[in-house]
Formats: sequence, C-alpha cells, structure tokens
Amino acid sequence: MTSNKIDLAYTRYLAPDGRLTGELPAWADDFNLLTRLYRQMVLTRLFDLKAVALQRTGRIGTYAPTLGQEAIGVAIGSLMAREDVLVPYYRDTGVQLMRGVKMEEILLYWGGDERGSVYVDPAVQQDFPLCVPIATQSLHACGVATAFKIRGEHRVAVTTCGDGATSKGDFLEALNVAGAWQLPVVFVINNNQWAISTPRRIQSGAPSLAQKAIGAGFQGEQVDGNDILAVYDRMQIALERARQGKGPVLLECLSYRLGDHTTADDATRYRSAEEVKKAWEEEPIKRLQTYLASQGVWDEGREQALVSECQALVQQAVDAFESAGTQPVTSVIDHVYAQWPAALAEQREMLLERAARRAGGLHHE
Ligand SMILES: Cc1ncc(C[n+]2csc(CCOP(=O)(O)OP(=O)(O)O)c2C)c(N)n1
Ligand SMILES: [Mg+2]
Repeated sequence: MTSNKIDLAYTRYLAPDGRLTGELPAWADDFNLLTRLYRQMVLTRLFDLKAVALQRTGRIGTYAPTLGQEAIGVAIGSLMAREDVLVPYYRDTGVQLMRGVKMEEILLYWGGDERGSVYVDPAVQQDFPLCVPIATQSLHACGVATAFKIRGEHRVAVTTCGDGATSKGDFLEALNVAGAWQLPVVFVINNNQWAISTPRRIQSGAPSLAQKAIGAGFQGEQVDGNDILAVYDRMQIALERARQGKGPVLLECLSYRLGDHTTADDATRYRSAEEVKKAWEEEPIKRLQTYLASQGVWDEGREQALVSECQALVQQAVDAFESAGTQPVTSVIDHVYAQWPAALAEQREMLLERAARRAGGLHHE
C-alpha cells in the first residue's frame, strides 16, 4: 500500500516568546540585517496605523491594514532583486514600501487618486499596481514569468495573495501553468486565517494551502509567517531556485489578520475577542524585538529613537499626500484608451461638463 499523506516542510526559528527553536542559518548572525528588518516592520506598522486613522477622519477612502502580517511583506521586499517584478494584492503595504513605492503614493492610491499607482521611483516602475479583484494577479505574474523565460532573463516574478484567493480558479490556473512551463515565479500566500468573515477552516478541505502546488507539480511549503527569520530564509531559497530556472515555489505563510479586513469591515461581528487576544501573543514585531533584546542589540532607548524616526517619516508622507492637490476627474479613465472610441469620447466630455458644473456649484442633476 502506498501512503497518500503529503509531507510538507514547515519552517520556524523563533517561537512566539522570541526564543530560538533550533539552530539559525548563518545569514542570521548579521545583526545589522536583523535590525534593518525590525526597523522596516516598525515603519510598516506605524504607517498602517496612521492610514487607518486617516480613513477614520475622512481623509482617505477604504484601507486594508497589514497589522500582524508585517513580517511577510518585509521579508519579501528585502530579498527581491531590483530587476524582479512584484505583482501584489491590496494587503501589500509592507512589500511595496521596501520596493520603493512612496508612503504618499500608497495614501494617494487609497485616497482614490490615480497617481497612487504611478510610482515615481524608477526602481519600482516595472512592478504592478495593487490588484483588488481576487487572485487575478496570480495569472498576470505567470505572464510576466513567461516573458522572462522566453527572453532568457534571470528575473523572478513574485506574487502574493490571501488564503481565500487560493480557492479561485485564477489561482489554480496560475499554479497549473507555472508548473507545466516551470516558470520563474514565486507565489506567496499571506494566510491570515480570514477571508473577510470566512475563516480558513471552512475555506478549503485541504489540510494546507501549500499542498496545492504539489498537484501542479512543484514545491509547496509552509512557514511561520510571524517569524521573519523563517520567511526570510525560505523566501531567499525560493527566489534563488526560481532565478536559476529550477521552477516555481509556493510559500504559505501562516499569520493572522489582527485588524479588520478593511476599514469598511467590523470583525467583532464574526470573531471572538479571545481569539484575537491569543493571536496578539504570536505577532511578529514583539517576537523579533524580544530576540534582539536577548542578544544585547536592542533596548528601550533604541526603540524610542526608532519610533520617533518612523513617526517623522510617516508625518512627512502625510504632509506630501495632503498637499498633492486634486487631479482632473478624467484621470480615472484617461489611461484606458490611447484613442477614444467615439461613443466613449462623448461620455468623457459629459463627465468633464458635469465636473465643471459641480465646481461651479450648479447641481442640476
Ligand atoms: C473577484 C473578486 N471577488 C470578490 C471580491 C471581494 N473580496 C474582497 S477581499 C475578499 C476576501 C479575500 O480574502 P483573502 O484572499 O484571504 O485575502 P485577505 O483580504 O484576507 O488578505 C473578497 C471575497 C473581490 N475583491 N474580487
Ligand atoms: Mg485572508
């Protein structure tokens, strides 16, 4: 008899209390690197809290917080090469900041301004904008990876998605083509245990989401997504593998969505306070902080200095966002066609007229 059990790798180096669970890989001896990762997670969290506050006071629209999932984005962002391409989804503030997207651009995006998807830093101009339709980005990433492969370029497409997205046909089709063509693509699942109000346990009958890669003929594995050392380690290996033409990898990062799905959601309506309290004990920032303190490279003084430094950066971005001014109303459609079909050109004119009437205070409609 053969066994039908799938053995998947699971990686964790730091326990929730910040203690080591085993021997660390050699790269983790570099405390400068670890403090840089820590700094970036703190910056991401402080930016995130500010974005939620801006929504609450009516200064931006809906925002999707990354609270509790900072380790995933920061690990990905610190490892991708400049020439790689990120194909992100809407909960990717952490990785976008590391790629070179500006905080004010992220605020513009969530403020409904097209300039939020037109990144000024040349380093990030080949990355895709945030994708809101669930899992469609997985296929875009395979398209990018196919181009790399055809051109013989040693570049990797990295795409992220949530646990819920892995139920979509698009995601499964993307895994299939990635496996069939052995594409240089790394799929990262931010398994934050919730897809709005649908919990992971009823999302899929599969014991893990990583094993979906096995069905497509390539490597899938799980990591503790709240342990940045684990995510960094496995992501580094996955990128290297894809870059060398050894095929795709799927990393399922196990984390928890500590905040609401978005600012339009109220998670207290469908999950218990006890569950969230327990999840806070596993969160990634405190975990690395405790480890760094135990190694004598972090203390209260450094923490305070870091928080002030990050808060100043966030405030500068808020000021830049708030002084950006508004764009003409047609900016939301201007990039859709190079040459406007006549019927739509007419509608574009109507939109401009209506905006002009509003600006003039004449509300006839
Ligand atoms: C194609 C499509 N269907 C439905 C939605 C509505 N929707 C927005 S977020 C979401 C849940 C996604 O959950 P998950 O993939 O776990 O990602 P998370 O938001 O938890 O990071 C849904 C169904 C959408 N944006 N796109
Ligand atoms: Mg989710």
